Amino acid sequence: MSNFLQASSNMEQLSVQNYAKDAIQAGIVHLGVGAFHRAHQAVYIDRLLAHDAQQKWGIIGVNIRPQDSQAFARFIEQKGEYVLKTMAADGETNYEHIRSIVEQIDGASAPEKVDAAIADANIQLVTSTVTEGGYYLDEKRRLMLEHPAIKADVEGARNTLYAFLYAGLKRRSETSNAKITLLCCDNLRHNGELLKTGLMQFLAAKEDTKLAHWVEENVSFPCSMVDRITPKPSQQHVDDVRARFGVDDQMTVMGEDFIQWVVEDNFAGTKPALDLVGVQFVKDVVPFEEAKIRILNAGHTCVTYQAALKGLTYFDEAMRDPELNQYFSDFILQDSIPAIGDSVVNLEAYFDIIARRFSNANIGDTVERICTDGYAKFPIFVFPTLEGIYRKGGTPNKTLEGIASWFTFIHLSNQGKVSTPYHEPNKASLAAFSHDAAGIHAFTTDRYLWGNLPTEFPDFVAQLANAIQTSMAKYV
Ligand code: CS2
Repeated sequence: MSNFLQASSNMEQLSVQNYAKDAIQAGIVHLGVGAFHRAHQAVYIDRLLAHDAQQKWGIIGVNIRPQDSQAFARFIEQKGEYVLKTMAADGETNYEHIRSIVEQIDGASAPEKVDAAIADANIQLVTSTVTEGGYYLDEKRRLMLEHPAIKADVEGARNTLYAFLYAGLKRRSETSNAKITLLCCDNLRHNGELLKTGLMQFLAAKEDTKLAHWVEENVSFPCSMVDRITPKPSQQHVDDVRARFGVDDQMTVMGEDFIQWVVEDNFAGTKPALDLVGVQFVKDVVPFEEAKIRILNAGHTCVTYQAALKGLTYFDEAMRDPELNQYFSDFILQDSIPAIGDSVVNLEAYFDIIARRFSNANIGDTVERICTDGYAKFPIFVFPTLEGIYRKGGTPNKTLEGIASWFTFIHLSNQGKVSTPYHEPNKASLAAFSHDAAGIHAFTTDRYLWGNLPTEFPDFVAQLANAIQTSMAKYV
């Protein structure tokens, strides 16, 4: 890709970090090279590589999903390079040429190459972004051993990240035997702990106590909080990059100007000096994770279905809708922040920043993207606030309103009466949520979504059912 980028006459608009790619060694294997990784971690690493003493931190980008192999072949053709466009709320726009993914492996077709990479002693970190659902843990953090993908992986297939970690770590333990850090970069609470518990259960299912012991001794699983709003890549953006730089970049990504990465300082092997490029290393990530998940993500989740029901297309439009703007602020100030309680994060100031980010009209973040995958998001993002307010003896009215709007959305979406497409990988789990007493009961008592709350706080069931009636009356 460097070739055709160099041919462009607009090169002065494209910034590039000052390092020779040939001099870079790989120090990180990353599983799941989606848009978020390309707009976030790969960008931090790209900046890090410009520091002379940090040139051992190139990324080996690995695809693990057969359905992505074709797109990944394109990424390999581009030698892992692409243009990142960032846009601020005031319109300031930047284009950067990102080159940090120095090697690319399609693990779906060549898994043994991934094993060799993970086993290599130069690799100090395995990072992952495989989405919230990619860890296959239920509400009690039990690995879903009955899930066909996990079942097959225990028998030797390669569907999930566990199969790749298993094979790679096994080889590492038998060859280089070097310590390593597995750094989860997905948007889950306590993401490092979740990755560890998922992997240990996988090893138990494989009955590999030897490797389990090795992992206990040689691997660390720091938690991390990752943040950058990265809209789904659009054709319009691909066209913009082509018009501007004369390249057909199919891997280009676009995001907001804001970026944040907070990482627990717990590295089994060498630690990259990411603090040089703005990463915060902290002893305890939990307060940062909680603030982000309960204010940013839950804010998105509780507003987005209402935005869809109102026929809005872009999320910033929701922020300009007076009713939704008020709702968002009430939800955060009445439910989210009180449920968090004391925090080292200045939550009111954090909320202001998020409100500004949500209003960024230049990134074109869609309601459709944020509506995606609701079934996996509610328990992670919204449940803690719900539970927190009930435990404090209150009623989380605004949270209930947000949840109810999701129910209404599901109902109208099934009838083809909302224009926002609903991408829901767990569609089967929604089948019982019909619009009648039985369906509402199934929804308000769903264990995956609400855990023990319905039995611990029986008022919740009736209060959510009421909120659903109100929401249905408003939108249906
Ligand atoms: C969004 C996130 O999809 C969602 O629910 O809240 O993708 C959000 O944009 C990112 O977490 C921002 O870092």
